[in-house]
Amino acid sequence: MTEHTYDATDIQVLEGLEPVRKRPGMYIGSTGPRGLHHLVYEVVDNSVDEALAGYCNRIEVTLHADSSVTVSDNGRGIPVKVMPQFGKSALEIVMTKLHAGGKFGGEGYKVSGGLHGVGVSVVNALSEEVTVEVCREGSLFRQSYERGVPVADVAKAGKCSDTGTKTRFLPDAQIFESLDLNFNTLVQRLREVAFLNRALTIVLTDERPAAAREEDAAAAALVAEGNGGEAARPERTVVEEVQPPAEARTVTLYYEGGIIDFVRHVSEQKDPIHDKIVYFSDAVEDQQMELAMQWNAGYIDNVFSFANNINTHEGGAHLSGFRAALTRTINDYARSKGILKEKDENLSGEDVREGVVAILSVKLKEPQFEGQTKTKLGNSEMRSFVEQTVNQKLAEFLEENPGEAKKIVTKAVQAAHARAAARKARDLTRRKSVLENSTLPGKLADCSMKEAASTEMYLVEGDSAGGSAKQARDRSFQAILPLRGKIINAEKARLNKILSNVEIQAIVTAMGTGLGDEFDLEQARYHKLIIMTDADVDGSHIRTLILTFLFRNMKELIEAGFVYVAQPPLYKVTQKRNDYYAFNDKELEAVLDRLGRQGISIQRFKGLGEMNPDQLWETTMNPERRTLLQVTVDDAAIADETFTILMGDKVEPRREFIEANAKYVKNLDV
Ligand code: 0RA
Repeated sequence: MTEHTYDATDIQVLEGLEPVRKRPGMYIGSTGPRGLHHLVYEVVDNSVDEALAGYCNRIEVTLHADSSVTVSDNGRGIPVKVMPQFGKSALEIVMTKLHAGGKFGGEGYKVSGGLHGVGVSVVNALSEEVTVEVCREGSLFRQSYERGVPVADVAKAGKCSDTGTKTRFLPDAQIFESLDLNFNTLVQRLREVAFLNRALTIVLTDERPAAAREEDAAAAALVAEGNGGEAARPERTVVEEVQPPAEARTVTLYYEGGIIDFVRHVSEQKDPIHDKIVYFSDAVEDQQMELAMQWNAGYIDNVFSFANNINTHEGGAHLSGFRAALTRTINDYARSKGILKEKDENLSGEDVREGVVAILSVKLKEPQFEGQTKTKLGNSEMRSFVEQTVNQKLAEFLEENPGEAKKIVTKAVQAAHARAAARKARDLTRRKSVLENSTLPGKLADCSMKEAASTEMYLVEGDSAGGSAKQARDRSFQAILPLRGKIINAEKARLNKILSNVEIQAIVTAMGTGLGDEFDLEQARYHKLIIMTDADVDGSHIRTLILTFLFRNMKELIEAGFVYVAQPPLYKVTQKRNDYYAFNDKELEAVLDRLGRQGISIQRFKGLGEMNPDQLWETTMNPERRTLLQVTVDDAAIADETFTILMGDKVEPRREFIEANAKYVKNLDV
């Protein structure tokens, strides 16, 4: 990793703290327990960033009896020099300006935890009192604040050895519903951070008297009640009388094995079927990844993914790369060893993940967090990086550890058999009612499964692409509706006219929901409606026409998150009989860089028709590998206006919109 000299002048500043106290929820989610814990994570994350940058290996967190919290680290110390453009110490700027911090300058930190990264100034704004002490260059610097306002300038307060930052803050009782931090909640989160950062030691100490500890309060209350013999809620003083004298409790979190220890921790209560934990890591430039896995006798999969120490609950690019590689590599291995015969179907993703405990941790320079809870990694370059690494290194592991490999593959084969039996049983009890009361369009190639929640319908432009899609699909859960004629422009026609359009009729009857006032989401025959058109101008026009119609007449379908856009790849890169796909030019470059540009061939797809069914399946329709874009209507008013621009008569704004269209769809991996 390259060195960057980082000093007071690098810190960028955006705004003051008033908005934070006015609307705390906007910055920390809530003023309840979650928001309160968030304050601690925010301060700790800054120290973890310093550890990620390689300058800090110890963080101490102390919960004091007065409800204040101290977080200290042995990093370089927050810079204290006066910033010429403000005439103030960098420390004061970091503490009092929203979004001031190294992370926002672009350079500086190599990697940075992005989720909690609202800045320590938010903690300052929401605290009754804060004191920060910085040890740098042999001197101790100190500044205190009250509700975000400095009490005095940063001042030297003596000498010190080593370097580091110590922040003590008292959450503001005027803001938070309660100041009770839950020790166990903090241990859990800090343990996770320690697992994910092998070299880091985190010490959590609770100095609060036992009665003030949230998780003990209920038990204490019971004791008090029993003693007093009264039903009334006991006063805290009463509780304290019956408690033994308080003793500080301390937990030290340090895991030499990193995520291997993490897997062992999660697997502890399960029943592992092999001894050696699968582990490997890889790093190129700004991307790092680590993976540890172990299979157990259970049936659920416990795959946890992290990006810069943030738990990516909603998954994202790294997770889809991992899943694709896991499925592919285990299938390849099973075939090469004759465990799967030619006539056997491939093992599915679910099959190979049955009973696995896996921790996938990636670190990258500019993480993009998306999704409902901002816990989905959007950086698409992470997908091919993780996929290629896992393909290669897992294959090596299996070859080198035949004993483990056999147990893992056998487990997946058993899972596949069990699943096939279950599906047969389910198909016998298919849902008939909706099918019977309306005639489905003749050109619809329906799927065999009837549970709407697990099925999907592809709208495909043209008969030839429709034909490929029919061959490519998994007919158990994927239906294909080819659209032949022109789709009416829903912006410019009345409903009765729209409804006389054959293509529109086909979409509506196939979906089963009806439309307009009669729309009924419950009747949806599929929970995914996937628009799959060519990646050219005509394709995007047709897609826009379909979206316009849906937006105007079946908006609830979009709001429910049922509408998607398929993403066919633009390029195929082949090297040594391995195919890699790229969805845009940037990804193509990334793939070429990784493969080394030796002995490769590149194919550019001009349309869906150019792909054979296998390729179409592998890249665009296989849930294990594809990337779907989920259509969202973030702000219905803006979207409505946009559609008017799009489908009205002005040509110029329309082109701009089509170019910027990607804004209205968000990345989604399935
Ligand atoms: C910016 C630059 C430098 C250190 C830090 C921030 C820093 C911030 C925090 C927050 C908690 N602990 C921290 N430790 C360090 C580096 C300054 C230099 O060049 O020495």
